[in-house]
Amino acid sequence: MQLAPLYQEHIVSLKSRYNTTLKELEEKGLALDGVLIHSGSEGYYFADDTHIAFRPVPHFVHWLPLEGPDHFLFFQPGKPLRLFRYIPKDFWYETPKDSQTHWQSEFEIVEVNKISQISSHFSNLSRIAYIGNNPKLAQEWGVSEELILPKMLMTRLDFARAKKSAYEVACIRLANERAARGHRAALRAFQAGLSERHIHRDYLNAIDAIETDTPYTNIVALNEKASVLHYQYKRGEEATQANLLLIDAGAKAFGYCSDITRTYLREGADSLFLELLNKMEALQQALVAQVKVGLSYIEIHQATHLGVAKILSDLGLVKLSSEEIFARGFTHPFFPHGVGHLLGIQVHDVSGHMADKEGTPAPPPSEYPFLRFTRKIESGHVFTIEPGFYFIPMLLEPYRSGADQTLFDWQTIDRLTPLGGIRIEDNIHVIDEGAENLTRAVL
Ligand SMILES: [Mn+2]
Repeated sequence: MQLAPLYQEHIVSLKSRYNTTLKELEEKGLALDGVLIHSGSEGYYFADDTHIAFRPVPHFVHWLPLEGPDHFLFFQPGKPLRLFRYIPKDFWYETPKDSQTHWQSEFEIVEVNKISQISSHFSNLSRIAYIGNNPKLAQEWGVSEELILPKMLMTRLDFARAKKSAYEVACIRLANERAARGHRAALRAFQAGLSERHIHRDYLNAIDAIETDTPYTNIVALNEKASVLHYQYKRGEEATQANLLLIDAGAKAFGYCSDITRTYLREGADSLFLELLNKMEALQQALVAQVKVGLSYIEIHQATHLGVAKILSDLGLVKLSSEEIFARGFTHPFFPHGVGHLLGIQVHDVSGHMADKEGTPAPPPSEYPFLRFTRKIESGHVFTIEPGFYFIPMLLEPYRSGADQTLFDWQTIDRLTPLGGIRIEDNIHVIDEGAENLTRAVL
């Protein structure tokens, strides 16, 4: 696929978005001459001279995928985009090479080797907004305090980021292709009976990444650890030959993320758990099929609870009808998280809880406090669909006593608990006709 033409369109629409936004702000009494977008300053560990792995400011990545700290992009209506590219004269670190990719031709590039040189290119920064992670630096340069991350600008930019351009979707597609290679390697390592650490390393090798290249910490959970929703460790030789692998791992492409989860059960392991896994697989596919423009994402989440209720009833884990299980909230200990979130430059992309461009909060319903996306589904949205079903001892504990305890088949629940749980997650691109599954296209 040719990224360059898509990127050119992306830049045209981004410029027009910034132009419209600045006009709107002017009408509201906030007149800006331009916006200075910082790729970010590097952070250091406390009392230490080693850096925290650098991640560029997402608003910068939205314009271009140039890596590294202290680049500045200057947007001014009607003027060419100016990029102050920071190339320090430094013999301690590698200075970045000029990689020829799809983005360079869109910018007037000014190379600087000291950050302080950048401000000298501006005679007056008092009507320029600053977007970045170093407000102190912006203030030193003379940016007015109310123009540092001004809320009216930020909410508009963030709200609009939910809808992806064709270029952004192409990047997320590439990130899915890359992660799919890792997932296939992870499955092979699991089938070979290897440890969490080994599976993790095989994943990284397959996507040609090191730890800091991945969009989030890989979750590589064997057996009971699959019930720890964000299990962050990787066990070595003490845990091998497992019956179940839950792997939640993504990849990046030009700053855009994929976020994919698969759950595998060893052949010959518990047949009831296999039935549960097959039912969750069917539920996940049914949820993806429900995605359509105009539906609230909350309805997809609700449908997940209905689906989990049906599975609990069908398998006899809770001895009630699925309607009663749903109505009485017995699905919550088995499915305690949200069914998904927006995806883009950030793995949990911005503005999932925004009702409008003004930033009016759209918090999740009180019964679903962890739902990260509450907006109406629109064409161009990219989000995940990731139902789960877990045996989490901490969450089941309260149901083991009291009036409702006899409604649960504890013997079976306790038998399945050592297998942890299930999560199946795909990345979905909303189109006018419904959903395009970016993950299933490659995995
Ligand atoms: Mn996710």
